[in-house]
Amino acid sequence: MTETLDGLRLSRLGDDDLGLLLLIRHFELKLLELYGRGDLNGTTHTCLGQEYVPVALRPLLGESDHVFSNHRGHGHYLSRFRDPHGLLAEIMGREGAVCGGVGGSQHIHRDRYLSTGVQGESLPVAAGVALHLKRSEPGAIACVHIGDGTWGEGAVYEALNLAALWRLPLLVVVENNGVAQSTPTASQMAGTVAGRAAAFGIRHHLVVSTDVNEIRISLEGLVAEVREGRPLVAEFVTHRLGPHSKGDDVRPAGAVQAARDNDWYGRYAHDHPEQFHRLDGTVKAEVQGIVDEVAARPPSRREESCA
Ligand SMILES: Cc1ncc(C[n+]2csc(CCOP(=O)(O)OP(=O)(O)O)c2C)c(N)n1
Ligand SMILES: [Mg+2]
Repeated sequence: MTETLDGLRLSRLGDDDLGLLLLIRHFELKLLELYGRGDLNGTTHTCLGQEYVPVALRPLLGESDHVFSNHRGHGHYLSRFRDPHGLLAEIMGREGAVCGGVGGSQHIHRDRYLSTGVQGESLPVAAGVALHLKRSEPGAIACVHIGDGTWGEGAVYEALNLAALWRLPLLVVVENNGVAQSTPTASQMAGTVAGRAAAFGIRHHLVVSTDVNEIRISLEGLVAEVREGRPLVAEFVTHRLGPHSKGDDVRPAGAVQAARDNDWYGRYAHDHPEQFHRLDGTVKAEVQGIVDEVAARPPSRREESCA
């Protein structure tokens, strides 16, 4: 066993939160299974192991806030809309697809939610939206998810510069899973995320816990300050449980084992067995039902397109 992220017992969640975590987990596992069978085309990047990040943020964000997601965005979408049917239909190209089946796994637009597969693209856009919100809807924020590898994109720094200069209500959520595709973070990043945020005078908050309740408490006050124009970089030290995309995991066995040891799923099952087992099987069956239902739909039509 490698050392766990915090080594502590996970606190008990409400059924609603645990149900959402499990929905994302089983949705992602099912996608890999469908791709493996050749039932899906294109590509996908699952958020296995990182599901707790958007679930923890969920009550801290409101409907007037914008969320900008990245290539690993299914958990972000499901946390915002709890709409597995629309997302699966989008990925499968079936009727009822949230963007008419033209966006697929990575390019989704719906009610103040936008994802992109292009690394670093979203941060300048989010900064622009944050400026708009500051002027016309004070109190609302733009929240943008990026990975550790995305700190290699110059656009990130242009956006941070403006966020600091113009005191933008911008929350940058960094999901630092220690790897970018196949490159370990330590091999490509000089210094730290914290140091880079500090260079712009932007506050940085490190989250090492996978405990949803604990994360919410630690971020609540900071996110409230983002609403007043104090940008924040919230860096989650997390683990990518699955491959980068599908079947392309080249990490050493130790790194994969560390991800498994820190996985909230097994830890929560251990810490709260009754609640976990009551919900886990139900949610898994629910996801299978969604797959069966969506797969039987006719193909999506482009005219349905994005909201
Ligand atoms: C501009 C650009 N360059 C390269 C890629 C190919 N690509 C997709 S994901 C990825 C790695 C991203 O790493 P990170 O930001 O750490 O996110 P993670 O995949 O670990 O969640 C790369 C290189 C891309 N999508 N966009
Ligand atoms: Mg990464």
